[in-house]
Amino acid sequence: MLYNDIKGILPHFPFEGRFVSVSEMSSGNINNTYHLVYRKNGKDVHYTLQHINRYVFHEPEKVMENIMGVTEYLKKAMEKEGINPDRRVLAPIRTRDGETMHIDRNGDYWRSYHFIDGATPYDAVKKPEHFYEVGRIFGVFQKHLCDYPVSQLNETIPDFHNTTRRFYAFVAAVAADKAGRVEELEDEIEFFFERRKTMGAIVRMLKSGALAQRVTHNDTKINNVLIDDETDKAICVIDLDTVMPGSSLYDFGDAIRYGASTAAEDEENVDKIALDMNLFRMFTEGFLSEVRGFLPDDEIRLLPLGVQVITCELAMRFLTDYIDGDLYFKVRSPYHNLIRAHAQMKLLTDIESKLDEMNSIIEELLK
Ligand code: GN1
Ligand code: MG
Repeated sequence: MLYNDIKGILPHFPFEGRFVSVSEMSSGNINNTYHLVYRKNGKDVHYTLQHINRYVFHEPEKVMENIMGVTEYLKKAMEKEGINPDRRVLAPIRTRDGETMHIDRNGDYWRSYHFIDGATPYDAVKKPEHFYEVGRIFGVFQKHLCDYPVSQLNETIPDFHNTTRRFYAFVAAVAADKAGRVEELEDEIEFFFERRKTMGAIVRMLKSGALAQRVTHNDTKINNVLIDDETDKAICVIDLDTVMPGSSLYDFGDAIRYGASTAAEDEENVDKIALDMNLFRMFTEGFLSEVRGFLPDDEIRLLPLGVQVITCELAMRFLTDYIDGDLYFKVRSPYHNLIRAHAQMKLLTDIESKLDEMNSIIEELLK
């Protein structure tokens, strides 16, 4: 079945050898990702093939322009430091026509990367030291891109982390009630209205210039980092679709939201969900080990605000999509988005109660 979905696409890429197998990698909520195995001279060769979600990315060309620019830049930054960029930077494969994507008969977009084997994108923290590594590599990522010419970057999803606008979109969705689901959601809706002011805090500081705009990843879940199977070190940051001008607080916040939670992003039993402060500390140690040279201390002190705002933003995005009738995120059931929203709301409540604790860990690490 899977093979039938992609067989028409394969000839458009210069994959080497004989096709052996395809499997779907299921962790992403947006694009469909396939792992391809080919065999050449008795050896397996691996590739990644991705179908880009056009409901989410209206202009895939802009996404690829960013990715080509950023991967080239990262490669050079590593070479300058004497690091071999193989397995450390995503390597896109152009189509046989020399394009960055293949557009199929339906107008759908496909792209491919060299698959980095011997490394794993974990969906949850398997070993605490991995999370230190994830913090470290996102710090390196920001460091390597800190002089990237921001004007050359496209906004692949306009206002992606503009939480103020996200709130308006949420209110509009409630008003439209497209899927007839709003009636049951009084408490949930109230929850976000109560947090409206805090949600806009980062956007306001970016606007006023109190916070610097930086090139950021914007989707820093632990499964967007490859951990080397032998060394347990983070080697490569993947999923560069949302690399855009943003704030360091977004990348820090989203990574903690996802990786330092005691349960999955869509855990149904909310009693299992809390912020694990040991994991918070490990990530922060890794992140600060790389960013201290260029992020001012004042900005570092604001990082916990990122955890709060990004968790609130995503909880509200999940609820908005539930209200809209599940148009944006892939879902496993009609309640999946509501379950996700509830999980993120519970996590946020716990985060709010631990802000002081987060701040004191940061102060301690800044000494
Ligand atoms: C989406 O595709 P994936 O799973 O890496 C989403 C992120 C959310 C995340 C929640 C482009 O990321 O913003 O935080 O789901 N990506 C986009 O799991 O909307
Ligand atoms: Mg991803």
